[in-house]
Amino acid sequence: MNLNKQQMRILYRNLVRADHLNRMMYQRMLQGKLIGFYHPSDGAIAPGVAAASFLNKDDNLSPHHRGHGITHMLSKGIDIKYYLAEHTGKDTGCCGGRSAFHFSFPEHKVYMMSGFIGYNFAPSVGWGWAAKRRNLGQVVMNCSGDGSYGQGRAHEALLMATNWQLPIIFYCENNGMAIHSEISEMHPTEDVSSLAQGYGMPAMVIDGQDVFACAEAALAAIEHARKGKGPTFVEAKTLRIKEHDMGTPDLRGWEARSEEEKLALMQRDPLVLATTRVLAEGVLKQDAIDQLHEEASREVQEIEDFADSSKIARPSEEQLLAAAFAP
Ligand SMILES: Cc1ncc(C[n+]2csc(CCOP(=O)(O)OP(=O)(O)O)c2C)c(N)n1
Ligand SMILES: [Mg+2]
Repeated sequence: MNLNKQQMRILYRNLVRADHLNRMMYQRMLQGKLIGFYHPSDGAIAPGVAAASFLNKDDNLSPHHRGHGITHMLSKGIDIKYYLAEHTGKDTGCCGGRSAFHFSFPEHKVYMMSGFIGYNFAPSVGWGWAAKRRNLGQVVMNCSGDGSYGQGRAHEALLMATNWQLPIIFYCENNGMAIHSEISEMHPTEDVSSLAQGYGMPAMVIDGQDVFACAEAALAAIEHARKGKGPTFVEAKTLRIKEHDMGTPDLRGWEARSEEEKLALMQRDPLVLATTRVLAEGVLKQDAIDQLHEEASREVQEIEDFADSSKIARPSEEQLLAAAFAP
């Protein structure tokens, strides 16, 4: 599936925005202006941009926790200012400032982000089942890391999605690591997507640093699902340039990852690669690229102003209990 220039411009713009927003989140965490924690997405923004840029408002999206899903949400067209206000503990946040990282945007069919790795597999099967019953061509984009495929529920989801031919895209953002563990310790084959073979599900392995390759795969999988042809497994091989989460030492096993290694990884930053390509193929000129960066800086400023000028959330006990789920 070849992308047209308009699609490439959409992807490039979202990549620039994701890059600026990730830097803003890292900076705010250092300044003590975020509640909770932050898992930086440096080097890993291409898969999320590609997975979500061409979804419809009516499609379900469960974002990956890296970058706290901002990349995915902004690409789906969600206004991130309510997210940042949430993450800053303000009453204008999307969940009234009560959830921080554990947000939801039900009106955009982003129902939750959870600290529980693999949280999204079981609900995705339910959303997929509902979408199939409604028969309106909706799809479910289930994004998660390589580490989540160690969860038993991932396998149950792959099985049921194929048995019932549900419109789900299992979109694995494989950065080869889960906190300090390397994938070779956790997974018996080189490609996580080899799991799909056991369930008779089509699978693709793509360069997760190349936003355009990621989008071609995502679009093919989305089209397949919309036509009622069932689930697809997409594995984007990506990188983790920084630490797992801010404040945790950046180790591989018991060894610190070297600065030289990280500098080498930066050469494959998705924005660097995409910039080379859009210029070479005449998709964008340098002045248009500069303008996109200026717009993204302005967007970041506006979002921060909104969050910083909002009131601190002070929910009453009643409000807190009303939002809690007790089985
Ligand atoms: C059920 C569960 N087990 C363990 C953890 C601790 N934990 C948080 S992030 C993480 C690694 C996840 O790795 P991966 O899915 O590959 O995503 P990445 O962080 O590499 O992007 C783990 C083990 C958790 N949050 N939930
Ligand atoms: Mg990982």
